[in-house]
Amino acid sequence: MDVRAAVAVEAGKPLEVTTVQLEGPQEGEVLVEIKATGICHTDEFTLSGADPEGIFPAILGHEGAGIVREVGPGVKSVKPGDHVIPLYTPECRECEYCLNPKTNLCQAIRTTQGQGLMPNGTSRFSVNGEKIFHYMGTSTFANYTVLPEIAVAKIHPDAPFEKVCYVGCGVTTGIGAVINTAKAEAGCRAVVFGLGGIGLNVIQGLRLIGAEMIVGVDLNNDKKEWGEKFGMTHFVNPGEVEGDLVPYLVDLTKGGADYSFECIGNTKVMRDALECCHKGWGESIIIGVAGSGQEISTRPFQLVTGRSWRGTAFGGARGRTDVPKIVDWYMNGQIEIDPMITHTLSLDEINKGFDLMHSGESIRSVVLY
Ligand code: NAD
Ligand code: AHE
Ligand code: ZN
Repeated sequence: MDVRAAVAVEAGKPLEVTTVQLEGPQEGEVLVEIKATGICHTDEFTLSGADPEGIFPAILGHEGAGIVREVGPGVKSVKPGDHVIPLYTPECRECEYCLNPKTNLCQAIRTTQGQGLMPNGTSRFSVNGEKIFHYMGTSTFANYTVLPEIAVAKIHPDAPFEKVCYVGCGVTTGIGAVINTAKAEAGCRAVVFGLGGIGLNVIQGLRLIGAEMIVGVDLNNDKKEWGEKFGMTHFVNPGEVEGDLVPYLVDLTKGGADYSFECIGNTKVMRDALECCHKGWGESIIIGVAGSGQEISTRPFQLVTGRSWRGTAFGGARGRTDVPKIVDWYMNGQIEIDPMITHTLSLDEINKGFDLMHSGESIRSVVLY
């Protein structure tokens, strides 16, 4: 079938909105009509050429919501008409990883996903017979996409697509990092580096669990008001701190953070995030994704003296199980999404969403099909 898609033709070039061809679902797969998709910094990361797994031409996008339109043979858990969120971290419930409660990183289809292919090793997208690669197993920058059954979460049928698409990455990643990965407890003191689409959700997760102190760190002073909306108690602009940032944050948190979260993808900031943690027990969670070839460093003494460095993908969430619950939290008013969606665009305007991200004007831009 013909579908409308924004194609990443080459690293560093704007997306090209065009008509491409999509083959129907095969065994264990579903065809989903994407109704809305957010634009995450990770899409920009891959488009920029910094992603070691980036391949072109590809259809990016991994923060979508839509409706199942057709299912392939053997599909049991969803049917046409179901409302779903595509999962870049699937949940097969059978692999060694799914059976281990310590991780959410289902590996059932990870190899082909990283190669931009469906699990049988082929692509369903093409233009004039030329292959176009899938992206993160989701490719939500197309108004129809094909997904493995294990990579869709069935959600509340009344949930608004243009809002809950954000649960497909940003909301779940931020809140999940606090609840699933850090398992942060009420009364803790936390520092959040980067108050964008992910960091603000970390802040709302910390508010949810009853953190005592939530320090937000961002170079953009406009983010002070944004952080405060979701529960931030203190704002620090590193550019305005006299002297070194780490001792300043250790002092502010009365000895160091119980938890810190890096939500930027900057390896220098990752070091500061670790080193501002409390001696003896502070944990730093890396969420930001850093470019090809970049490495983190610190003095091993930082770890010897009880700080831990950890990381999280998709907030430690098991998609088919946890995503419907997070959508319900939104429907019940337990978490906020609407104010963070600052811009709604048509597919033709998708490159404007990347411009708004670069200029720091948007928190989340959503493309509505
Ligand atoms: P964003 O662009 O919306 O936000 C980044 C924020 O960081 C901005 O407010 C910016 O002003 C601030 N910033 C930039 N450099 C800074 C610095 N040196 N010091 C302090 N603040 C600085 O991005 P986002 O969508 O929130 O994504 C954040 C990161 O998280 C990206 O690297 C993205 O790829 C990654 N990510 C990871 C996961 C995961 O599962 N691990 C999921 C989603 C996003
Ligand atoms: N492909 C990159 C890594 C990108 C990355 O870390 N992606 C996160 C999700 S970011 C969502 O916005 C993730 O889920 N990682 C786990 C995984 O298996 O990809 C690289 O460096 O190669
Ligand atoms: Zn994302």
